Amino acid sequence: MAIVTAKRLVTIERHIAEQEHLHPHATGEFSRLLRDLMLAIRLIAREVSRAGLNDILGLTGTTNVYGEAVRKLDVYAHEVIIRALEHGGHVCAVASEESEGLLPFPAGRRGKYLLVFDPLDGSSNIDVNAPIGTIFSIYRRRYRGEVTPEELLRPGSEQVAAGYVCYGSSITLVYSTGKGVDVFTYDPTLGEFFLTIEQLRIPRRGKQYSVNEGNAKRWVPELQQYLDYLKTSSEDGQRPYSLRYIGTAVADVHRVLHYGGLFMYPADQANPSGKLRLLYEVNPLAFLVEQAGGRASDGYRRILDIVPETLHQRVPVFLGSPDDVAEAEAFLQGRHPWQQSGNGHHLP
Ligand code: AHM
Ligand code: MG
Repeated sequence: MAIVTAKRLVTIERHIAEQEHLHPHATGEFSRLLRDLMLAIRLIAREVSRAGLNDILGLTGTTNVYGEAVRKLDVYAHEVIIRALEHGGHVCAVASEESEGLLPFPAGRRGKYLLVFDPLDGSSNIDVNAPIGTIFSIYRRRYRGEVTPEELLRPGSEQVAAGYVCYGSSITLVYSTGKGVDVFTYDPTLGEFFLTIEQLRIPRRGKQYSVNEGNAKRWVPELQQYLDYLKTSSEDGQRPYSLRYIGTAVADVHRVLHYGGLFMYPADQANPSGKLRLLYEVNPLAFLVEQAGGRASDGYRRILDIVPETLHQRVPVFLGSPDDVAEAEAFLQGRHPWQQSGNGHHLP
C-alpha cells in the first residue's frame, strides 16, 4: 500500500519549521514566505467553502489573458495571494495564471523568491460544488536587481518548492521542497492544516486513466491506439483500466498520486500544445509527481527539463505512475509491442 498515514500530530507551520532546521544556513525567509502563503490559502478555503453564499458565484464580466470568462472566486484568490505576500519582503515578484505578465512587488519589499501560481484551477467546477484547486511553485532568484519575465523562463527542475491545495470533500495541501511529498488536511474549526500523510509514494502502476476523451477523434492515431489498449482486457486482469475524469487538474492528479495510473492532457488537432500551462499548472504538478516517485512527460521529453519560451505557454502532459507514463510514451512514439503486433490496425 502506497499510503502511510502520519503518526505524529504536526501542523503545517511546525512541519515547515522542522524542515528549516535541517538546513544549517537557512535564514527563515523561505519559512516565512510559506507562512504568508498559508494565510492566503486559509482565506481562499474560507471563501470556497461559502461559495454558494455571499452572492459570490457568477461571472465578473471580464475575461482573462486567454479570453476565458473569469469567475469572481478566481479574482479573489489571485488578489488575496498577492496581498498576503507583498508586504512580507520574501518574494520579489509573482506570476499568476490570471494576469498577463510578471507582477513585481514595490521596491523595498522585494525578497529573493519568485512565486508562480494558478489561483483557482478548475473554476468551471465551482458552480456545481465539484473539487477545485490552487497550484503554486517557488523559484529562487538568479540575479539581484530589476526582475524581468525572462527570469522565469527556466526549467521546472529549478523549482525549490511546489504544491497544490485541493478543495474537495475535505481540503488537502500537497507540498514538496524536493525531499518527498507530504500531505496535510485542513481542520476548519481550528484553522490548521495537519500532517496526514508523510512521504506519499505513487504506485508503480495503476488501473485508472484520466483524460478528456471527448477529444479522442482529434488525437494522433498512436494515442487512440493507447486508449484502445487500456480498454482491452488482458489475461492477467491488469486491463481494462477504469476512466476517471473530474476536469480539475488538481483533483485528477490528486487521485492519481494516491491510486496510481495516469492523467493526460494531450495535444490535439485544435490545440497543438494541449490545454494546460507549463508554468502555472504542469511544472508544479510534475515536480510533485516526480517527488512521489512518478513520471511526468510531454510524450517525448521530461516535463521538468523543458525551458519555457513564454510565461503562458501550454504543453501536452502525461503524468502519474512511472510504468503507465512510460507505456503511454512508448505508444506515442510507435514502439509499443502491442502496436507492432498488428493490434489497433483498424485505427486511422
Ligand atoms: P482553468 O485553470 O481555467 O480552470 O483550466 C484548467 C482546467 C484543468 O484543471 C483541467 O484539467 C482542464 O482545464 C479541463 O479541461 P477540459 O474541460 O478541456 O477537459
Ligand atoms: Mg488551471
